[in-house]
This record gives sequence, C-alpha cells and structure tokens, in this order.
Amino acid sequence: MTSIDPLTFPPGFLWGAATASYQIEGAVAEDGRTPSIWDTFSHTPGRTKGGDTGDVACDHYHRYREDVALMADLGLGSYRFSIAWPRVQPGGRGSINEKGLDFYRRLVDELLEHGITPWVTLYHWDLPQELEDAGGWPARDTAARFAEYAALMHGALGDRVRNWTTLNEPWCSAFLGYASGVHAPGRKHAPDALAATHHLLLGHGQAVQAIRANDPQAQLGITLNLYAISPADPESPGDHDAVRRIDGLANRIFLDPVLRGAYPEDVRQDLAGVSDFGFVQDGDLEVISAPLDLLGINYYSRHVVGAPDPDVPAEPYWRASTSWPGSEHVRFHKRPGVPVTDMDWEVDAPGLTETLVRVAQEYPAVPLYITENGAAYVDTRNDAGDIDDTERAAYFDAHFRAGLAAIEQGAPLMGYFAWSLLDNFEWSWGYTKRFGLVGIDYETQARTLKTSGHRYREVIKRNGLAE
Ligand code: IFM
Repeated sequence: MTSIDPLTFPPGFLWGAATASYQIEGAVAEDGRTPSIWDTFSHTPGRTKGGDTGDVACDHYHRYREDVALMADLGLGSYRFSIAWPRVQPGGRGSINEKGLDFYRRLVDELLEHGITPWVTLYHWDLPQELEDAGGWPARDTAARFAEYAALMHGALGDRVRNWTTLNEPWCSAFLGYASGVHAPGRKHAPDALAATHHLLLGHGQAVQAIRANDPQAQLGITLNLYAISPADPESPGDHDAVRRIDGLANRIFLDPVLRGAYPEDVRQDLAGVSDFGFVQDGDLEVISAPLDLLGINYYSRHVVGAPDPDVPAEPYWRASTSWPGSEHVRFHKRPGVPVTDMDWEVDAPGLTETLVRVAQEYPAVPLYITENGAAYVDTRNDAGDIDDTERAAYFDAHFRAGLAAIEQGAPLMGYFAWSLLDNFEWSWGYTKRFGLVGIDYETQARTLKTSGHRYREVIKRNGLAE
C-alpha cells in the first residue's frame, strides 16, 4: 500500500504567482498603448486613495527581466499575468499594435527561458476606454470585441502559451464597475451591472469557442472570485435566506451559466425588480457554457450574512448594498475575534476547503486551480531592510493546508497561484495595500523578497509543508 504524506501535494502540482497588467506594468503611454477605463478612473479626482494611478506602478514593463529572475529564484512553476488590451489592440478594435504585443512576446520568451510556464489572463479589468465610450460591458457588442481580441492574442502567442484564462473576477467588473461604481468605469446603475455580467460571460464563451476552433490543445478557463458564505445565526431562517441570496449573487450567478448553462432561477427572481434579463438571447447560454479545461478560483475570505437590519450603518464597499443588487437589505456581519487582513477581510482558511469541495461536488467535474489567494498586511522593514511579514506567511500556510484538506476530500485541485508576486496598485486603494511576496519601494523600485516569499520558496521546493 502506498502511504501518502498528508503534508505533500500531488506530483505535478503547479506552484505559481499572479499579477495583473494595470497593477504592475506602468508605461501607460508607451509604444502605442491607449487609455483603459482604469487610466480614466484613476485620473479622476476622488476615485482612488491619494489620487494614485497605475502610470508607473512597479515599472514592470521595463523591469520584467528582473522580475522573471525573482520568479526563477522563488522556483515558480508558472506565472499568471494579464495582457493589457489597450496595449495590444488600442481602442479595442482593428489590428494588433505590434510594439505593444512585443512586450508580451519578450515576457513569454523570458519565462520560457527560465523554465516558467506562462499563464495568460486575457481580461483583468483594463477595458479600452473607447469600448466603454461605446457602451462598455452593458453593451452586447463588447462581448464580440473581446472574443476578437482573444483570438488575436491566441494567434500571436498560442504557439508558446498553453494556459488561457478569459476573464478575471467578472463579479468585480460587473458589480463594482457598474453597480456600486467603486471600480472603473464607476457607473452606478444596477440593471447595467446585470447586463454587464451577461456580456462578460458571453464574451468569455465566444472567446473560448474562437480559441478552441484554432487550437484544440489550448487549456481554457475562467477565473471566478468565489466566497464561502455562512449565516450569522445558524438557527435563523432569515439568515439562511440571506446566505442563499448572497451565494446567488457572488457565486452561482457565474458558476451556473458557465458550468450548467443556466442562470439560477432563484437569483432571477431576487433580481426581478432590477432586470428582466431581456439581454439573454437564444443560444447565449450554450455559448457561455462552452466546455472548459479548468476553472480558476480566487479565494480570499468568507461572507457571514444575516437578515436585514435597517439600523446597520453604512458599510465598506464590498458590504455596501449597492454592490449586491436585489439584496439591498442583507446584513453583512463581522465576527468578533476573527482576525482580519489590512483589507478588513476575515481570515478564514477553512472557507477555501469548503469552496473547493463545494464546487467539486455540485458542479460538473473540471480541474480546479486556485488562481489567486493572499493577504494585505502593513509591512515594516527592520534595520537590515528585511520585511518580516509573518502574518502574511501564516495566512499562506493556513491556506496551503486548506488546499490539502480539499484534495483529501476529493477536490481536483491542480495548482496554486499566490496573490501577488509584487506589491502593486490595489485599484481604488492605490498603493496603500500591500499583497506582495516581494516588497516594492515605490521611490526606488527596489524589490525585496519578504519572509513570506522565502517560505513560499521552501513550500514549492518541497511540494508541500515541512510540518
Ligand atoms: O488585487 C486584486 C486583484 O486584482 C483581483 N483579485 C483580488 C486582489 C486583491 O484585492
């Protein structure tokens, strides 16, 4: 009988780290790149902390060689990065901007030379501004534009890139971008958020079909930000209904159409006062549910929710009712004594196990990858200049164990990507939040591997935990 070490991941488990174009690249006006919705949004006064923008960010556009060397030093098996659409197809239409594409060609070559598997995300939120001006994601044509761009990118890089994620976290693009408006493009109209959801998913499905038609070997997937959700009071039917609603809007409104080919009926009913889903056309759901090779799951925390309470004061953005159309009065709870990260997100590693096992049990079988997991903490440097981020290291350690527990319970978990390789531009929080395994000094652009990075290197080397 083979004995399986409970601290070791299966052979071939893929260890990686992730980033996103606007959060790290900088060089926003170089080599023909035109503005995305995040350039416009971050340059609009009052939209980001301190007026921070991605203009320079980590200057990765110029320093990618140094960053790939860091990845190699960490022992990464894969690097998940996103392509800035307005860099490679300015305006979101027409031919490729070869100079912009050359950057990704160089990056992919550099990765391959270091034995690191490139993993491309096609859309991590930087929609070309011209497409937003033409209606953005609430407009159906944006889906077709996305599929066209996806096919162009695959045509250019598909000989060396095997793994493709269409969208990163469409919940954020749709609900934060078009309902609460705390993300670009900053619109606040709940029906638009639902139309955006549908057109993002339609674009995903059309992109999968277009790439698949050219390359049956491509490994195609989508990345969803999924949450564990539980009732504040397990005895309360009202709290359980709040769980159903938020699970519907956070998880099932994406999982169901993609993996089962239908929007959940209860969610449609919850949303009846917001939208009649008239944007769904015949055949759309077949396109959206085109077979996938993998599902990417981004996991950070758990939502604990309960029945309405009109006296509850205004909440942070992700708890704000405007981010959850149709669930206006669900109350988000913060559990006393549960540690939170610098994002005010509760640390809940068992929620990762729960999420992976739930997807594996409730949806058609598809290999799962954790495409993001990580934590923001306030980092300090000691006299030697080291960043001893023990809280972040502990967060990672707990989530590795949660991944192992999910595998033990039968979830087909094939890989893990830490968020993030580098400290970076954390959207409306600007540079005030740090998620990196590598610290960035934004004055000098010096990179420093944090304690969490050193520990991650050991985990990768061992393909598991020491104890
Ligand atoms: O920084 C983001 C990333 O762009 C998408 N997932 C969540 C991260 C932390 O907020």
